[in-house]
Amino acid sequence: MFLPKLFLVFYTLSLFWKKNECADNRKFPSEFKFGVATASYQIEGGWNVDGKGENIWDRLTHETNLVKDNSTGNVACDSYHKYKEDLALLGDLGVDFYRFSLSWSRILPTGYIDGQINDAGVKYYEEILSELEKRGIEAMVTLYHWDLPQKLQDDFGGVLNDTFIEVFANYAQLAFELFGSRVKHWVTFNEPFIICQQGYENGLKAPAITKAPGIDLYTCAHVILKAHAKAYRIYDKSYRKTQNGKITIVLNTDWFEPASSDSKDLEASERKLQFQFGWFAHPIVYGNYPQVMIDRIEERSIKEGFKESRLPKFTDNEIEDIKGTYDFIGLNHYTTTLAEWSTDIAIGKPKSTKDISVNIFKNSSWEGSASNWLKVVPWGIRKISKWIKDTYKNPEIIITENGYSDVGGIFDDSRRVNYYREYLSNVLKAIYDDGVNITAYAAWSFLDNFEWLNGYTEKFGLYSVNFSDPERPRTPKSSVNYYKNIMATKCLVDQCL
Ligand code: PNW
Repeated sequence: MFLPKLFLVFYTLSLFWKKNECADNRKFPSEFKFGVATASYQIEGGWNVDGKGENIWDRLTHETNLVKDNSTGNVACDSYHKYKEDLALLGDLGVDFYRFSLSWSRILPTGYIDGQINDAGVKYYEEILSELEKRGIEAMVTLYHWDLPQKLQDDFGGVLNDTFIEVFANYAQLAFELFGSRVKHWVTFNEPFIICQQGYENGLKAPAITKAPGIDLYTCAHVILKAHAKAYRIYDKSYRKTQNGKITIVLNTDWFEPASSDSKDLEASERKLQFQFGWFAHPIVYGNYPQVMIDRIEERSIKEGFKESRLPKFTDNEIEDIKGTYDFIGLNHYTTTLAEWSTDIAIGKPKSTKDISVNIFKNSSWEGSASNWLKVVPWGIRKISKWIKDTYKNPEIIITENGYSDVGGIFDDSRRVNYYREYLSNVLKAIYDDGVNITAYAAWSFLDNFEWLNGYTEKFGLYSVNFSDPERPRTPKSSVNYYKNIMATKCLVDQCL
């Protein structure tokens, strides 16, 4: 009788232990904020209604076969029509803040301030802000999450042309003017690395222009950094005092773990981080590109026969202007990749990956997700946070995106629950054990949505959306309850210390 009982006790204990695997049982600081994130093109739909102009994602989805399931964001989650229901869900979820983006061409159909302002678009975002206010949910607003008005692409080549800087600044100023009194956090650009590297080199994002690899992406980044700085300065000078918000740019990166403890692999990991995160973080913190980028791209450019570096140079004034244009660092982080030293790739046709010359790959034992690039590596978020702290003068960090994808139709999403529990455990370790100043966290995403070139084949939502039903009904997955509980208790396990 005694033995089976003892076994039962141990068995129950082990189940409990397993359930909380390595979950950290400390509480998040009381002022720590939780939210969820979305982006306009991925959820709104209403692509041509009420005066909205065409953008580069409308064009790409309508006129190319690049999207895996041949789908579009024409309707997406239909959040343009269902925003009241969505805001009610956000209220029920209990988030502290909601990160969403403005569809530029919904507000300015041509993209230009001197085209007409579309009242219906303005009203849509005003109503979202009122609904948020009613529920005491703070707004974090991204000005540019990849849906450039098509006319700006057609007229002057979008983000490859310096004309973009002023056109963007005018749009940003209009947004501050219209909405700023109710916005706590502004984001100028979401993931310039992806905009430039995928939009202008590997073709995985609109406008998918791949004709000048190794060149266009650096021009794109140069223009975006200047446009970001200009919008930041406008906010700083004319709106900060009355509106009291913060403004930054959101940068994405994996953690690049050295493939071995060999010092060459450490160098490879650092170089890879500098070429991705440092490409944008170094200018906004220190004023210019990382030295390793300046040196390597110049050296290769000359060997390739260019008269000067393919990496554009900032003037002294531009450096002064860009330096310090962040009130916090916005970090989008999903996964980890291994980085291994390699001999420099031979000189030939330029390409940014050749400029870097680092081998990257995944560990086959890491758990996967519905996205081939997204492996579950919870400790990576702690390492990247600590690296940012050490590399950029201990800034305030907000994790503006972090999440896990499933293939859809899964309501008992225990692997997503596990992902959030383990990643957030490592956020706690970064805060308490490494002294990283992380103040808020947004789960990507609130709803299943249009996952860019992967269409509706990869689902990141806490809420599932039925895309074959014209009503687009939303259904909570199990992770909703788990996330609710975290927000209510600031604790990842059943009982915190
Ligand atoms: C983010 N990668 O982009 C975007 O901000 C979201 O719009 C998107 O839906 C989400 O992640 C999930 O993909 C990323 O290649 C794009 O590692 C690419 C990568 C990571 C994030």
